[in-house]
Amino acid sequence: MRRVSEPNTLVTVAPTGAETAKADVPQLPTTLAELVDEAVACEAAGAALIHVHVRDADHRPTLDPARLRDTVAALRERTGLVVQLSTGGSVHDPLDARLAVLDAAPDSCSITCGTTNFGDDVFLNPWPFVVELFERARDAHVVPEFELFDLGHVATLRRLLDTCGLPWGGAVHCDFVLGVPGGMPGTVPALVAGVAALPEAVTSWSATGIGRAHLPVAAAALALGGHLRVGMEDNLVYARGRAVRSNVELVERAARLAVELQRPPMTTAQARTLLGLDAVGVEAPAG
Ligand code: KMH
Ligand code: ZN
Repeated sequence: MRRVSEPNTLVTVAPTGAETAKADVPQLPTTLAELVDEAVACEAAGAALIHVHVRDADHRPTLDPARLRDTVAALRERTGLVVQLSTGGSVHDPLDARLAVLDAAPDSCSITCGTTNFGDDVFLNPWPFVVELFERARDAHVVPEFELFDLGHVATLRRLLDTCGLPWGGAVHCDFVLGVPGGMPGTVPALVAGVAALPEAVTSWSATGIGRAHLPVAAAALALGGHLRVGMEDNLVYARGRAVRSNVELVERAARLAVELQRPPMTTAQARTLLGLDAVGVEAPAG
């Protein structure tokens, strides 16, 4: 097993997502200025990686290439965060536009390991698409984060690594997303089952719980030696009856939890090492 015991915690912030309307949640960071300001504050609060969905001038989700490039550049200018672009986009984005996200040259990209029901919609990730995205990311020297919404996605991750070899950089980082209606429930037993099924090649994992699963999943992930993803993409309620005011308070709470569990937030430099971003010249074996 290559998985190493990592004393510090990678805190990922997913500030915006593609599902929430600005009109419903005005504090959602949807403009570039809002996103970058929020990113700066989240880094100061302990985040080391940002998972980014971009919005257009009307605050709607977009995969517009120029906006993606501008966003990567602006985040790099103002923060040291590892910049991860979502290739999941919204459930309405076509597969070719999702592949083209890599052209914006982020540090990292998400790769979801299978199709899943997503509320009333379908989040499409057919096997050939997953393989193509993986190979394009490796060719572009972009480090993937494998998104696991279901136990079947864990099996698909194993198949992917067996078929294609290791990603660029040699590390295998994945993220459990629990509690999407249609995916794994946001429960501790579901997370434990997912972690137990991970392929040996996985070097690190994080977890996030949707909505009310946010806190219990975070606590369980820390206890199991995993890392944390928090943010308004996944959760809009800070406490019973109290809306999230900004992503910063979610990161601050995650950092406090991590400190209490003796695994304080890692720096952005440590995150780059964890994710294989400083492993220059690591060539992945052929599949
Ligand atoms: N917005 C969801 C349909 C990802 O970013 O890669 C997909 C998603 C996963 O958020
Ligand atoms: Zn996302």
